[in-house]
Amino acid sequence: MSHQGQSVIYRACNLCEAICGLEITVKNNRVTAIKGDRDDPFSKGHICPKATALQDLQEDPDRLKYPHKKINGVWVKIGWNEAFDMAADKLWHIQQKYDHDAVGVYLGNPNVHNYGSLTHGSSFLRLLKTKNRFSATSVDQLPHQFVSNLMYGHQFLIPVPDIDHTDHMIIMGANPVVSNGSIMTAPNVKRRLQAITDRGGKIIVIDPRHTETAKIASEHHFIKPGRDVVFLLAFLNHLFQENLVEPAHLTKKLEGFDKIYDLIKDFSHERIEELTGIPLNAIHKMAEEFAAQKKAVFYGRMGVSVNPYGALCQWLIQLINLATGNLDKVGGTLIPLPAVDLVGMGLVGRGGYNRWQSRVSKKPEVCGELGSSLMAEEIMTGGEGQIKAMILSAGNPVLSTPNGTQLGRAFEKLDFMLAIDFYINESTRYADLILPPTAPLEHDHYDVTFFGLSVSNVTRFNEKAIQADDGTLDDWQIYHELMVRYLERMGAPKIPKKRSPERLIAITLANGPYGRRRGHAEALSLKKLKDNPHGIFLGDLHPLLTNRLKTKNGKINCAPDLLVADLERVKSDLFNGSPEGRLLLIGRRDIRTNNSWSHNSRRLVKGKNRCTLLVNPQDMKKHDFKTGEMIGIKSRTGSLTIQIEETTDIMPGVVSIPHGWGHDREGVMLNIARAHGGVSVNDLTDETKTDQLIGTAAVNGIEVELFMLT
Ligand SMILES: Nc1nc2c(c(=O)[nH]1)N[C@H]1C(S)=C(S)[C@@H](COP(=O)(O)OP(=O)(O)OC[C@H]3O[C@@H](n4cnc5c(=O)[nH]c(N)nc54)[C@H](O)[C@@H]3O)O[C@H]1N2
Ligand SMILES: Nc1nc2c(c(=O)[nH]1)N[C@H]1C(S)=C(S)[C@@H](COP(=O)(O)OP(=O)(O)OC[C@H]3O[C@@H](n4cnc5c(=O)[nH]c(N)nc54)[C@H](O)[C@@H]3O)O[C@H]1N2
Ligand code: SF4
Ligand SMILES: [Mo]
Repeated sequence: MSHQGQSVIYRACNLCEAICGLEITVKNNRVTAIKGDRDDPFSKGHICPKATALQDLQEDPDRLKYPHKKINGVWVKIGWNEAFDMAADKLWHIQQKYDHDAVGVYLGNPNVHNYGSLTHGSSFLRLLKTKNRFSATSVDQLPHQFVSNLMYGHQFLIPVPDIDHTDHMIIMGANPVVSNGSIMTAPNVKRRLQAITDRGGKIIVIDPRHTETAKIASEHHFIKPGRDVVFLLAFLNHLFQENLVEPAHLTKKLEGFDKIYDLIKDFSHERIEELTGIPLNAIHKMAEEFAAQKKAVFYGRMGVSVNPYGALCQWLIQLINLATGNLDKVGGTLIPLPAVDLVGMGLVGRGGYNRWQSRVSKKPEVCGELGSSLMAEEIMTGGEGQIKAMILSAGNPVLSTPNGTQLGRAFEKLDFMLAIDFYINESTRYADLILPPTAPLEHDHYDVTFFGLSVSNVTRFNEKAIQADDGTLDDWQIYHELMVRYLERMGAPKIPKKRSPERLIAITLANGPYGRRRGHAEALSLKKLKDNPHGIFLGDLHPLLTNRLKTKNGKINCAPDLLVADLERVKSDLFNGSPEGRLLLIGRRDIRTNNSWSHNSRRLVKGKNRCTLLVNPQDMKKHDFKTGEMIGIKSRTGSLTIQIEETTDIMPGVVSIPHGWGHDREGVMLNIARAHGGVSVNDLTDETKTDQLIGTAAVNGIEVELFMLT
């Protein structure tokens, strides 16, 4: 569609899981406009304010394009050849001197939005043979993966809510109206939610904050942070007690389901209201209503994942959907069938547990990694196996993992840090070498992850929108070259051929469920995808879990030993624990923020301060605070000064600070973000507060105290 140097390119937004289709106008290789692509069959023109900020990212003068090396504290631009040699030499020598585990790796969230990082990053990282692998997963969706692995035999067989066909949705600890959905790829999720109530259905939100999602819901209940497990046990108990259990077509596929009631019925009921803040009869009513619906779905996300009982919560949610016949059912939860079928083709590991342990605290490996909360102690504690070097890839753990201050201090002690990132942010400022990849619009794109979590089966391949500057490299090219240089040092006899991620997609498409190797008349091919840049709709989701199960006996494992045993913790910590009255801190997201890396765009930070502390009027009164004033807040790990905002939207006894802020620090090269710095909530969160079973950080429900500044 190119004329007079102007062209229109259609491609996906890579910022969040909604993967909206964009229409990008480019003139003389510069973005002139970004709009929603109305011909995208999935997102139908929807976008949010962050999409237009892709232009700011593209043009950001702070974005690095070439390798930089820190010499005596000063960043100096160097050539790629020197940079690759330096990276390979340092990593190789550190591993030779100590051992493989001396190099640690942290993978950040944008990796899953960048298919080249996924295809090529893993090959390089595998070479390093380190057990010290960390990622944003353990501050995020790890409980979903762990539970899916145990119950369905694969960490990525995650049932997603069939939001477009359900009549009843309970949303616990998620705020899709702002987050645009997570582990549920559903562009314009707000419209999809409104359609539920428009067709006479009901949405119930269970959240310590009366969120933007609660505001469009039919019903909202405040719940005390970290107590969802108690609610879920009471809910499931009631289903059994009232004989409301009917797993429908799955009945013959269940292993251990008959044990469930015995396992959970002992959880005494008299303390449930005290523990959760929700009256028992309200929970019973919700359970009865849920069971009475033909199409109902229970959905729980971040609030119940980054929680001390995250794995138990996600298990109980699966069991509630299963027990009411809503698992693997239209209008309940369903498993997508993506065109690039990583699970079906066995291209990604099924996940695992405790195949190795962390060195210092002996915590189990979960799904191939260790909890990010352990990173600092693994760097700071001397002895064999200590981390001496780190690779940070598309991540900012100083702002995004608990006790970021301590992690920053640990990073300072490293012998070497390599960052693969285009920003010098709060974490990469500790690097010795930074290898910046091209910006999102400068490389082709395929959503290998999110089509596997989508509420419809869709597919889309996009070409680059902008030609990158000469001598810049995509993430996959950086990883490939790192691999080559490292193999050279190993003295490897053979160096693998360079194959672009595009080639890999072409092969997996052909072999996938809609590919020509499966004899499809209308087979998908890369060419077909390229000819249809708006994307191709492949149909609604339909029940197929039983065909895709990866468990050894082909059944759903309803009562995995690890989860059953973990119920004891609920008994001892909560049911037999003593009540406490400390103020609890939770997080929140904002429509104009994308984790920690959207604040260098002026249009996303302008306007009123959004990094504020939300406090209920009852707690304001206790302290005699006034809205708008600066106050102090402290926890075991740190103390911050922050502007206070009074609101009845937050539950009494709970306060909230969004994450991803705290930019105004020495060495951070993000001009606009530094001028709108805010504070980092993860300077208050606590690396010792985790889900004891799988190590997910419990960044919500942190005990804090507020104080007047003198
Ligand atoms: N308290 C609290 N903490 C949280 C959360 C919370 O709710 N509360 N949420 C957690 C969640 S869900 C997540 S996902 C994490 C996110 O935490 P992280 O993944 O650690 O951090 P991000 O803020 O996503 O940082 C992304 C970095 O990747 C870089 N980047 C962007 N695109 C690319 C690319 O294509 N290639 C490369 N190489 N680099 C790129 C950016 O410049 C930026 O520096 O935070 C977690 N932390
Ligand atoms: N605008 C925007 N969108 C984003 C992101 C972003 O940073 N900004 N990040 C993206 C990423 S990486 C992710 S993972 C998704 C996350 O997507 P969501 O999970 O939908 O987003 P959150 O806002 O973290 O929602 C968590 C909710 O849990 C509540 N909560 C906190 N503690 C508890 C608790 O103990 N129990 C219960 N029941 N609720 C609790 C919080 O009040 C909050 O409303 O969002 C994605 N989309
Ligand atoms: S909701 Fe916004 S950030 Fe997310 S994919 Fe769509 S346009 Fe991008
Ligand atoms: Mo996330």
